[in-house]
Amino acid sequence: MKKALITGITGQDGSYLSELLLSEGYDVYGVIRRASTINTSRIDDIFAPDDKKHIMFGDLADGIDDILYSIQPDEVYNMASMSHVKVSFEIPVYTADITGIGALRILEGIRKLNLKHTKFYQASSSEMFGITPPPQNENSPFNPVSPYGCAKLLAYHATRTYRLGYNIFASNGILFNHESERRGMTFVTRKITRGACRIKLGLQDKLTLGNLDALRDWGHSRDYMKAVHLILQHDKPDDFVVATGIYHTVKEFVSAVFAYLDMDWKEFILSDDKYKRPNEVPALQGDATKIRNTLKWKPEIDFKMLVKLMVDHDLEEAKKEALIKEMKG
Ligand code: NDP
Ligand code: GDR
Repeated sequence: MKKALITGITGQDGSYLSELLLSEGYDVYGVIRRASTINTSRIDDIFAPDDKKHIMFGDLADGIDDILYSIQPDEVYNMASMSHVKVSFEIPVYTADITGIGALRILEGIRKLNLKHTKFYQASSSEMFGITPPPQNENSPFNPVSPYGCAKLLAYHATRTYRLGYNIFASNGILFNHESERRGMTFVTRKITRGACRIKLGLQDKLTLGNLDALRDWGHSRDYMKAVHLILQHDKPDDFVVATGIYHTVKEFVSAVFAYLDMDWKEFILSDDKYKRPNEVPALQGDATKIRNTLKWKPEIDFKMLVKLMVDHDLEEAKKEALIKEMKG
């Protein structure tokens, strides 16, 4: 049985990846960081709360050498990071340490421990393309304009460096934005679906956003985790763009969500500069020809279905919230 170790297992992608790997017969291990409140809600249905064998405390600030040594995994998926672009402007040095050097710490661990059979996956990001005009593919120049993008670029190059220099099977997936019912609530899609559903049920009046003109290529995390797994099953380590190839503005996402709920978005959306970034990435649209041709991957969930899945889920959540509010009087 193959052993997989996932950092960032409590995040959106970590949870879908765990489900995928378990369904493929893997023995799945995960690293979680200690928090004062419980941060395992996305994996509570996947791992038993007392499963100390598979779920271990660790932090990318520290490195995870002990865990690497004790598990000796066949595959390591580094999904952990400080993943919020706007927040990275507020905590840039921390972001560089976790999102950038964190990946390097794992690669160094694999090298020093001489884990010859261990494959490494790095969760690289379209944010590394920054202001490079779309469409972007594996050969497009990187022009990051956020501390997060810069940190991800360090990790991307570290992954390539360890592949070339030490013959480690280390690959990058350059994933464009992917969302889901489990998306963190401060990313724009989830903020919109949750906010619109709460407005629909009278739990809030307005929704305040930042730049509505940004263009993003949005897919679903469940589809993208299949690509992540395929990347490590390839016969050689390599780098792949993962995207749908279709982009929409934030405004179009807002409009689709409110239309699905039979509401006119213009009555409810406000704009505030506090949700804008010092630098904006104006347009991301991935050209995923390489992974489509080489690994035969293609996404199954389109924009319309993504909106439907997220809104249906958040409407149920809002109904529960409304019920609790009513019971409390
Ligand atoms: P999330 O923010 O949902 O998850 C991030 C995970 O990293 C969480 O499990 C978090 O733990 C963990 N983490 C944060 N800091 C540390 C730390 N210091 N040590 C250990 N773990 C830590 O992100 P996603 O699931 O959306 O994304 C997964 C990865 O893919 C990230 O690296 C992200 O940057 C990258 N990415 C995401 C894209 C997307 O559109 N979703 C696109 C391209 C790349 P906790 O739960 O405790 O906060
Ligand atoms: P992004 O995603 O920065 O692309 O990073 P996010 O959803 O945060 O923003 C997408 C676009 O929407 C605009 N926007 C807002 N964003 C947020 N969060 N909140 C708002 O109120 C708002 N209003 C407008 C933003 O300016 C931006 O243009 C995500 C993360 O998952 C990264 O970890 C990942 O690497 C990249 O996607 C690819």
